[in-house]
Amino acid sequence: MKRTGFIALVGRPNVGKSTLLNAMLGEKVAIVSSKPQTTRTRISGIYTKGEDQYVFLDTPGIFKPQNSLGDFMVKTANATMQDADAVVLVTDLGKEVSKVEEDVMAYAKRAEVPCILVLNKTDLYNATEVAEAIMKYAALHDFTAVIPLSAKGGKGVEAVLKECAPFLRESEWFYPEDIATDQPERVMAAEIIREKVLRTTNKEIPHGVAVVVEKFSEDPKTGMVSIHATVYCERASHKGIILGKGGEGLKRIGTYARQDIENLLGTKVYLNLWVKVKENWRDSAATVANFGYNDQ
Ligand SMILES: Nc1nc2c(ncn2[C@@H]2O[C@H](COP(=O)(O)OP(=O)(O)O)[C@@H](O)[C@H]2O)c(=O)[nH]1
Ligand SMILES: [Mg+2]
Repeated sequence: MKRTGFIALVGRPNVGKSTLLNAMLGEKVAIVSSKPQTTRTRISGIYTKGEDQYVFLDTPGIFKPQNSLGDFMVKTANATMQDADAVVLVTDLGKEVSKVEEDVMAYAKRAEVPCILVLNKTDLYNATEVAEAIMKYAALHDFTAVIPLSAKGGKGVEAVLKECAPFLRESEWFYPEDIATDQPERVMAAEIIREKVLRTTNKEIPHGVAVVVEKFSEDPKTGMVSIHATVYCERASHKGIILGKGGEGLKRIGTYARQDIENLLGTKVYLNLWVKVKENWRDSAATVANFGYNDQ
């Protein structure tokens, strides 16, 4: 009998939700960076084994929104929790318990949803600190499991799958068994480009960047994929930084992105990137939606 379940990955920005998802799937479906608020939309990561299909819902972190984009991200995280058969609360184990964790625990209690706690980044802390975090959280909520692990090294992530297994229900699967995400290829391509911008820039630039794929086409003869994309930023000065001296910065972004997209698609890729300025786009609900941050 086939079984399936929706499992929400929630927590504060930057605790390692997307890293954990990629590690469980053994495949990169969500972009990762050291900048908070990297994930902006809900991303399904699908893991199928034997009769079981796990649908993990990676979410933007939960935080206090400052603009229309932030509103959308926090709404997404909260709505995702409400669709889930089980919630995995991911934390950086060395950090204090914040309102975000308190809210998730309160929600799980009220809605009677099973909640599994992941204490991430064990590689950064010693055994005493891990033990203290376990005690601290165990006193606050009746978690169905508490799992210390290091998502970055991939250590201990199978334990999360094992603890989620009891919450799958008998049902037909929602996805074919050989796919790892429900994100269309052009969205994945845009996300990969955005990841390279995040990784090569600093300060306020990352938060103001959006990538829109204008054209995504495959040559039926050669199989080569041609992608035209625009990197939007909020200021002319940001544009200069992204472009870099003589366009070197954008060229580097393009090279890294192309390699990743070629791996993803398994074919040669021609990537054409532009940078444009769209001032204060994150404050405009219409532009935020236009850039793909909407419920569709
Ligand atoms: N040291 C360490 N860093 C981690 C671990 N897991 C994630 N990170 C890093 O934490 C940052 C945020 O990760 P990400 O998955 O994007 O977090 P998210 O915002 O919760 O999705 C990235 O720089 C990751 O490489 C871990 O187990 N150990
Ligand atoms: Mg993320």
